[in-house]
Amino acid sequence: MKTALIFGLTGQDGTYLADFLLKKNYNVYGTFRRTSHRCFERLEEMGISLKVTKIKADLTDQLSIQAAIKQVKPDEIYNLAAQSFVGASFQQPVLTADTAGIGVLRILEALKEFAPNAKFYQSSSSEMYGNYPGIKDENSVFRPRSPYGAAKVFGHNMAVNYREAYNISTHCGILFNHESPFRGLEFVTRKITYSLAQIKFKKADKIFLGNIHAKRDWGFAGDYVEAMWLMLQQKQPNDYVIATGESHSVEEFLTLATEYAGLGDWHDFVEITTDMNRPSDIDELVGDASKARKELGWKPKLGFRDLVKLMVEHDIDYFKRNGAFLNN
Ligand code: NDP
Ligand code: GDR
Repeated sequence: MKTALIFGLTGQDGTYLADFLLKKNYNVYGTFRRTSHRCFERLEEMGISLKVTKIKADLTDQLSIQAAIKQVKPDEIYNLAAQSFVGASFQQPVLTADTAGIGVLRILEALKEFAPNAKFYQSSSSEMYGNYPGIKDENSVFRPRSPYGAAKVFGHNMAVNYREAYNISTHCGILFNHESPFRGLEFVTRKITYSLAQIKFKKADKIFLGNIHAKRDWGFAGDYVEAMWLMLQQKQPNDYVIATGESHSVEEFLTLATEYAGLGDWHDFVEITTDMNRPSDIDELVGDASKARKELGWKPKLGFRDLVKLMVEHDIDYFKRNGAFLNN
C-alpha cells in the first residue's frame, strides 16, 4: 500500500485527489490549517472525512511542514496548498508569495532533508503565462500578470531546480482552470452557479460580475487530479500542461448556466461592475495538453456543457436539501 501526503487537503482539488487516491487503495494523509471554524465540509460532503488522516501544518511554518513529512514518511507528496484566489493576491501579495511561492520551497527543503526519495507533485498554474496571446504549452514563456502568477512562477522554478540540482523527483502540472461543485464561492464559475441557485429560491435578486468577456480554458477538477497522479507514476519527472484546449468566456458560462437553472435572460438580474476588476487581468487562456495526452495517456472526460450543468444542478439541489449553503 502506498502512502500519500497532500498539502491542501481541505481545498477543491485536495478533496478530489484524496477520493481518487483512496479508490486506488492509498494510505492518505493530508494537511489542514488550524482555524476557529469547521474546515472539513468538502471532505464530509464527499463522504471521505473519516477515511483520511489529518495533520495540522501551515505552509508559512517550516517546522510544521517538516514534522508532517517526518511523521508520514510518504511515497508521494502532492502540494496543492496556496492562497489560490488571483483577485485576493492583489490585496495580499505578501501572504500569496509566502504560500504559493516560498511555501513550495519550504516543502522542497523538508523533502530534501527528510524524504529525498519521495515523489513530489507541484500544482503550477496557467496564470504564470500572463496575457500574451496564443495557445500555451510547456515551452511557452511565463509573463505573469498578478502577484499570484509571479509567486507560482517562483514555486515552479524552484521545483524544477530541485529536480536538476538534487535529483529530487519533482513533477509539475501546469494546470488551467478547473472547476466543480467544490469550487470556492469567490471564483467566477461557482459564484455564478451559487448565485443562480439563490435567485431561483428567492434568497437574492442580483449577481454582480466584473469582466464577463474574459475567456478561460475550463475543465473538471475530478479529471485534473487523475493527471496529477499519472505524473507521479512516470519514471522521469517532467512538466505537463493540463487543459481541455477550448476556451469560453465568462458570458458563455453565465448564459449556459442561466439556461440550465431555468431562469430566462441573465440581463434581468446581472449587474456589471468595475468593483471586481483586477489591476491587471488576463483576457484569454487556452492550453495545449498534447504532451500529457501522449506521455500520460490523459485526456479530459467532462466537457464544458456537462461541467456547467453539473455545477448548476449541484447548487440547486443542495439549496433544495439544505435551505442554506455550507461555506465551501
Ligand atoms: P483551493 O483554494 O480550493 O485550496 C487551497 C488549499 O490550500 C486549501 O486546502 C487551503 O486551506 C490550503 N492553504 C491555503 N493557505 C495555506 C497555508 N498557509 N498553509 C497550508 N495550507 C494552506 O484551491 P484548489 O484546490 O482549486 O487548487 C489547488 C492548488 O492548485 C492551488 O495551489 C492552486 O493555486 C493551484 N491551481 C488551481 C487551479 C484551479 O483552477 N483550481 C489551476 C491551477 C493551479 P483552507 O481550506 O484552510 O483555506
Ligand atoms: P482565475 O479564476 O483568476 O482564472 O484563477 P477566477 O474564476 O477568479 O476568474 C476568471 C476570470 O473571470 C473574471 N471575472 C470574475 N472573477 C471573479 N472571481 N469574480 C467575478 O465576479 C468576476 N467577473 C469576471 C476575472 O476577472 C477573470 O478574468 C483561477 C484560480 O483557480 C487560480 O488559483 C488558478 O491558478 C487559475 O484559475 C488557473
